[in-house]
Amino acid sequence: MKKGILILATGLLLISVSCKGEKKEEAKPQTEEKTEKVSEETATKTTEVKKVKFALASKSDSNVTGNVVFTEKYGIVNMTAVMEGLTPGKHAIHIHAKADCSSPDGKSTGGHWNPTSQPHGKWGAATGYHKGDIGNFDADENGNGTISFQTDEWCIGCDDENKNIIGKAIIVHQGTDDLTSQPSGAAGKRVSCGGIIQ
Ligand SMILES: [Cu+2]
Ligand SMILES: [Zn+2]
Repeated sequence: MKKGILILATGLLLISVSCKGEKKEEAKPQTEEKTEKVSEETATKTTEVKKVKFALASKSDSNVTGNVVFTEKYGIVNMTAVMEGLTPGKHAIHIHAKADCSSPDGKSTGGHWNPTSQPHGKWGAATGYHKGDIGNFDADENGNGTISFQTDEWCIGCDDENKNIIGKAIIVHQGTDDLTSQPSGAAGKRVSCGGIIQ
């Protein structure tokens, strides 16, 4: 009789242990699923593309107009500028300090955007360069020009004022940036202007 009870008790114990085990196994995948969902949401937030798009207006009695698009993804800012009405040949393009294109000569935008107080120069130069020193691009015989530029030294609307391009301006010049003359590369008149505003 005692043996019988003992066997029954052992049996019950085994059942209850195996039940607990099953429950644990069931619970585990649920936790993993939740973790996956959270990390997916975080990933979506960090891969969100920021974008700012605006037109370039002619300045200094030129006919130069265009469109500029800045996008930011994975901490890299991509700029594409498409222009028309240019004289054939090389032209300078920069980011200037203020998004104010109100003056007819474009000088209301101020000098080159230079938050890090560097000398004017070729982008990436060891001797220094402005954060607005994009450089030169070519216009074809019909006066059309395109330039694409990519950097992790800019951001679209972040808290770092050494990187934030919002509130600045794109200026296209009549001449070529010689990449050495101070303070702005002797690039001549400002023929097109657009404020970088969201
Ligand atoms: Cu300029
Ligand atoms: Zn410069």
